Parts: sequence; C-alpha cells; structure tokens
Amino acid sequence: MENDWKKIIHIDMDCFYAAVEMRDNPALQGHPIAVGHDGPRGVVATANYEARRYGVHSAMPIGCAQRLCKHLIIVPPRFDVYKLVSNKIHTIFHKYTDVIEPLSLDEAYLDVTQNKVNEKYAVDIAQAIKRDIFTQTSLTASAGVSYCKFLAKIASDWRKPNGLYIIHPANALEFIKSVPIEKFWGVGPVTAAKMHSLGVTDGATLAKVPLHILREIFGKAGRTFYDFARGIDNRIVESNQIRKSVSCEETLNEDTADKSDMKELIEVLATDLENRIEKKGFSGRTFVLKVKYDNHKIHTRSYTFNAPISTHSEFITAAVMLLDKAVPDGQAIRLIGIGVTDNLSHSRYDYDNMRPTLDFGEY
Ligand code: DCP
Ligand code: MG
Repeated sequence: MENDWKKIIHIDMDCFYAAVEMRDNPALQGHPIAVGHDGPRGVVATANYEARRYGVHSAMPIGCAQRLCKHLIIVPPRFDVYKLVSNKIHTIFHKYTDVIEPLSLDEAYLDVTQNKVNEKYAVDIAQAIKRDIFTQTSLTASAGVSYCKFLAKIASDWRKPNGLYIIHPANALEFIKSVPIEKFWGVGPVTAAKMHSLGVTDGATLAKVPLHILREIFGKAGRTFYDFARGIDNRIVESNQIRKSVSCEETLNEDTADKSDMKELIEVLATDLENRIEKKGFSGRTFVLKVKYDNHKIHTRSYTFNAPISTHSEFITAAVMLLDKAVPDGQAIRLIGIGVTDNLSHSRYDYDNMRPTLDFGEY
C-alpha cells in the first residue's frame, strides 16, 4: 500500500554568521567570538560555540556578553557575504527540490517527497545536501528529517552542530514525549511560562492537557499544540515561488522602525502592484505582506478578502491591518514586499486532511 507521509528536511547552518567569520579569518578560530555591532546599543547576532560556553547568545547586548566572557572578540557583521553563502546553499537545495521555504538566510524547509534526483530516502538527500554545502562553502549545516515541519525542525537542532537526525513516523509519538516544551514550534518564553503553570514541561505532559484548556489559554495556537503532542502538523512547505501571484518589493534606503516610513513605502508599492495586476489581468483574493527584519529574518502575513482585489486602496487597507502583526513596535526592518495571490486553499492548517495511517514510509 502507498503511504502518504511527506518527507521534509529542515536545514540550519551552524552558528551561521560566526562560522562564516571564522572561515574567512582563521585567526579567530578557537577564540570566543560574537558577531554584532560594537557599541552601547549593539546586540549579539550570534556567537560561536566557544563564546556560548560562557552563556553568550543571540540578541544579548554586547556589553552583557563582554561581562560574561572577558576575552570575547566582537566581529562586525558582513551581510553581503552571508547573503552570498545563502544563495549558494539555495542553489544546492534546488538541485534536489523546488519546494523550499526559507525561514532566514541560513534556514529552510525542503519538501523532498517528490524530488528531482528520484531518491527514495530523504535521509540520503539530507546527507548529500550537507556534503554539498561543506564542499562548496567550507561550512557545516545540521539537518533534520521527518514527515512534518515541526518535527523536522526539532530534529535539525537535536544533534547540532554538523548533525543529522531522523524522526521516523513510527517513532514520532514516542520521541515527542521526551521533547522539552521550549523546543516546540511557537513556544517562546511567555508561552513556556504559561505551559509550566499548567504542569507542562515536555510532549508527554502536553498530551495530558485537554483541548478546551489549551484553547482557553492559547487561543488558536491551543489546537496547534494539542495536535503537535499527537504528532500532527499539516502545514505545507510553502515555497516562496507561489506561481499564481503578483508582487513587488523594495529595500528601504536605511533600516527603519518608524511605521510612517513603512507606510510611505507601502503607498509606493501599492501603486506599482495595481499597475502590475492590471497589466497581467490577474485576479486573486489574498493579500500578502512580507517584511525583512534588520537581522534578515523574513516574516509574512496574509489576509483573504471575499472577492478579488485589484486597487491601491484595497492593498493599503490590508497592508495597514497586517503591518502591526508583522512588525512589533520598535522592530527595525530593511525590506517590504506586497503581493496578491489566489492560493485560496493555502490555509496553514488543514487538520481535517490529516489521516494518521499505520503504514509507515521509508526515510
Ligand atoms: N540572528 C540574528 N539575531 C538573532 C538570531 C539570529 O541576527 N536574534 C542571525 C545570526 C545567526 C543567523 O541569524 O547566525 C541564524 O540564526 P540561528 O538561530 O540559526 O543561529 P545560528 O545559526 O547562529 O546558530 P545555530 O548553530 O544554533 O543554528
Ligand atoms: Mg543556524
């Protein structure tokens, strides 16, 4: 019998910016380093493993990192170089599949259920990608393989650095029991604290909480957590090459956290989008807003109207509504994109379609 388990790989480069800096300046190797802008307002973008041993981590103020680690070397970021490496790894991904969802410069989901090299085992593809990345960039990546996104992502983290870990559908439920709640997708410090107050510390304790309680406390996400505890995550790998869409984007002259600057750019983009849609005779109901933070992480938010949208004012209405959701106050961004798509059925969660089967695929 054919099974319908998807084969998903999550790839994540190891201490990405720091690894690139150590590669390009071997004198840094073996010393604790943090990548970030030095100065009173500087924060650590990432640290190498030597520095992490002192407790230095991403998003920590530089001053604080220096107090923890006296000999810490601060290296200014070189985003253009990181971008080049990112392009290289994406070219490698495309050798194997076009269904790629980037999460940031160094991280992506790949759906290899169908793949361009006719390889049966996702684990072999993951191994090949790791090998290609190392050969072409002299950098290591960690890979996770599973049948859904949240497990693939946990798996890539499980054996970091230079790791490869597979969570087979047959073992998933057993595995999930042992996963600390902090490692679940969508669980940040605030959610983790609420989970702890419910007595939830891992997958096993999460599975004991009834759905209505999770719903009451976490809203919509409650259902997601309920399903995760049961190994259910039906989110598709959303490749950024949505075919049926029209969009435009623009990098800001300077990174900005000022919402009025963002709205100004959106005004310009909306005019551009209106023209493009008219030229192509395109019809779609879903408006998409994409922003790239100053740390290069990409966030998208979408809103689906009841009827196709095509005018400047409709785009502005939707964009203004989504902007606060996509950009927390104070967050600086470097790029904005807007678009319209007709991917109506791309709801992120399609629970009813998830039919657990007893027939386990080969990984
Ligand atoms: N980054 C950043 N600010 C953050 C988090 C990350 O600027 N708060 C940047 C620097 C990282 C890169 O994004 O090198 C990738 O982020 P990861 O979370 O994947 O962290 P690393 O790749 O550095 O380390 P790991 O080996 O844990 O993946
Ligand atoms: Mg990484």
